[in-house]
Amino acid sequence: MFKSPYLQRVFDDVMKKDPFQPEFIQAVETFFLSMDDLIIHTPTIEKFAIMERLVEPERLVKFRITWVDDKGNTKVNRGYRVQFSSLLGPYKGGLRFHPTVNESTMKFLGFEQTFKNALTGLPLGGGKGGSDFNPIGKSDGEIMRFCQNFMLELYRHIGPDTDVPAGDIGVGYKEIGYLYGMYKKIVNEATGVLTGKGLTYGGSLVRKEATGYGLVYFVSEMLKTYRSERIDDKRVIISGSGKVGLHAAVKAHELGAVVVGMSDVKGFIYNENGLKMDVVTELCTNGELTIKYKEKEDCIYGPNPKDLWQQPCDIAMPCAIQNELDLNDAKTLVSNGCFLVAEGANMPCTLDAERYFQDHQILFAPGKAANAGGVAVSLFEMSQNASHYPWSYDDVDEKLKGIMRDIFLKAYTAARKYKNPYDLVAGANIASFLRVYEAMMDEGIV
Ligand code: 2IT
Repeated sequence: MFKSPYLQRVFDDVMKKDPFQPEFIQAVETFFLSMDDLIIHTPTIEKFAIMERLVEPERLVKFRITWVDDKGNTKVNRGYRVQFSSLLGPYKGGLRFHPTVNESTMKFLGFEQTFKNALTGLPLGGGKGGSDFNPIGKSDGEIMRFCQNFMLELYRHIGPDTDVPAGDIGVGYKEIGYLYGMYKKIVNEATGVLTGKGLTYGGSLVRKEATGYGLVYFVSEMLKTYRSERIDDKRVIISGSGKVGLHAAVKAHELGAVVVGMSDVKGFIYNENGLKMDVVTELCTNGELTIKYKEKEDCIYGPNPKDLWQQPCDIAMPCAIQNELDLNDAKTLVSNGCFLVAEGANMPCTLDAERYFQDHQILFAPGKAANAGGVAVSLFEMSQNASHYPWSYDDVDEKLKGIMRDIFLKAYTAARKYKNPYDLVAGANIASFLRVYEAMMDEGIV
């Protein structure tokens, strides 16, 4: 499958060692496919076992969380922290509470995060963590007790210069607050070790909006560069109504796009004239967007969230979860006139869907570039915590815009140099790899 026998050998070894980690194998495969030509021409990569080192996390902690539910029953969940790479700075990446959390999803997310963080140009290593605990349907008391017990183990592995977790699916303001409250109680230090905190106790303005806003800033750069266009009047569909999807919708709308469709776990909504964004914002915060929206406003509704991809649009932004958009969805989107796809989630498109888009000249933004705004603003939160001085909204938003422009330029420049100007997948993979590779060579064999 790979031209480079070395790359093939490393890939075969990953499959042999971890045959039951399909998401991790998929992330490595996509990454390696971009790396083939570069590796053939750079023998030092094999000599110093660079790829073998990159596919092996520096540390993987797996632990038990026990907690008591509201009825007095004892519950057991699995917790993880994958400290993937500290080459560029402290391990950095979110915590996900979702039933699909296991070693494979954790490792794929940690691998992606390492290169995403490298692409920001900021001093950030890569990590990820979480639990198979599902916060949906749990009471506040249950969520608090779970978070406290999760932190009773996690605290010993993290620190402001060691490993700085944040939120992800299932972990928002509420969970971060409970986690941070317990961390401070244990270590007796207010160093701000988690990012995505509330504004009253060290959080940063624009952090909760950052991934979604950053995604739209990235798409605007693509439209300007490839089509000399703006996002105005483009019909956009966005899956997932969490932090990323909602704020992508809000920013796209603010910049003049027409958000025609959205989805959540209970279905999708679509209106060719545009969804009412004030109603979307109000209902998203309650976590039941589609069901409540269809009761209030004129729209098409379907109970299967995946049917969102059957609806006509110009731009699609998958912002829910890995592998939510497959080859059939890609074919339908393209036949319905969609010309740009930008990943707000991590690896939401399957590998064959991604290839289909690229083979059909659809502009495609990979998640590790397009959704990096969240972690970039996390670094800004760390800076504010370290200096004990908060920044203004405009300061953070301007810096976020600058970072997204910069990430686009890095991916675009590498794409032009190593593949073709449209291949942002290769561009993002190669640009981030080169930064990590240089640090690896400088830091020696450790
Ligand atoms: O996937 C991601 O980039 C995140 N969940 C955010 C990571 C962070 O540390 O802010």
